[in-house]
Amino acid sequence: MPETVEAGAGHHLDRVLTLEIARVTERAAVAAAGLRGRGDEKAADQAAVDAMRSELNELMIDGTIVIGEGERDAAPMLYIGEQVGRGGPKVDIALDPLEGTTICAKNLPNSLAVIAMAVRGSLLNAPDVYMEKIAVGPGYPAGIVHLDRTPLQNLRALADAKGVPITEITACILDRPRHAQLIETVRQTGAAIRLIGDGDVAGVIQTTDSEETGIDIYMGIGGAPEGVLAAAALRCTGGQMQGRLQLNTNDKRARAETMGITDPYRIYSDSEMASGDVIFAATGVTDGNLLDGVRFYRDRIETHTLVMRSYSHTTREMRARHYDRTKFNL
Ligand code: VTB
Repeated sequence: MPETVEAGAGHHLDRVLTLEIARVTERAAVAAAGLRGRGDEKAADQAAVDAMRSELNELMIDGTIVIGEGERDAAPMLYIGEQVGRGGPKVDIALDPLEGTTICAKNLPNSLAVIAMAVRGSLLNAPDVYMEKIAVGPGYPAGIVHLDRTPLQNLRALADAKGVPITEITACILDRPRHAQLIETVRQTGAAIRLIGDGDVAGVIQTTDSEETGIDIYMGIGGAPEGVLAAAALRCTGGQMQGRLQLNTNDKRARAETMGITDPYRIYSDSEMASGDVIFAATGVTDGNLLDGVRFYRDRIETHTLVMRSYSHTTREMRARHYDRTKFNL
């Protein structure tokens, strides 16, 4: 396949970056894992942020963070608009050094260090508001689910396409009071629900391998930044996702407008949230059904990472043994 190191509209990302970004999530995951189960979300997050930032700044890229830790005044590091890298192709970056801070603090499954990189201008600049999401894995007809349809319509369509009764479908939903009605409705259809405490990036990615994870569909309202990250992952695996920002106040609508969002009710497809050539990496912090968490041994540290690229639709799982603990400042 043709490769070019020039990242610009219509071009492809240098494929070496797919392997390079694994180092970035590995390092963030190791830093966060050192603080697993300590009940201190802030400390774990900060450790992941510091580690991700310093590794990101080693890359030969001219990177701009479009989805990060927050606005510049609220986030001193990895804020939206921050420039990272040592120079090179122009790329946009979406990241979450510790997706599922609470999960990590409680040492529960599926907290991840996550990053997505794309050709400049091809990631949705989403404000830090909620987003209503729906996602299914690859292999279904286009448009099989839609945010404007009822849960029953979506679940029935999915079950029919899969060739199973609705009772054999499992939906993943964030366990939140705002989802009480959704949970009730989904249960009435006969479908099963996997309720998760946090971590809806992992929730969406799990739909892409339903045989392994047991999750067929992701539904509900979570963070918009996590929505863009999940869409980037799905672009690489070939599933389908839609997202609708929850711009329910004038203030949120105004903030969105400054980011170029003029229609507050617009439904974005995965390729509208992450277009062009996208690469994605996630390293497990705590054990999960997608990735193993970081393991600390006397002589080494082991990490488990998923790296994916939309252009070639390649998914790689990387298990790394790090014998030099000094590079993690340990
Ligand atoms: C989700 C989840 C995140 O935020 O997006 C969630 O993936 C949504 O916000 O891990 P609420 O917690 O307010 O419901 C997180 O839990 C934390 O960023």
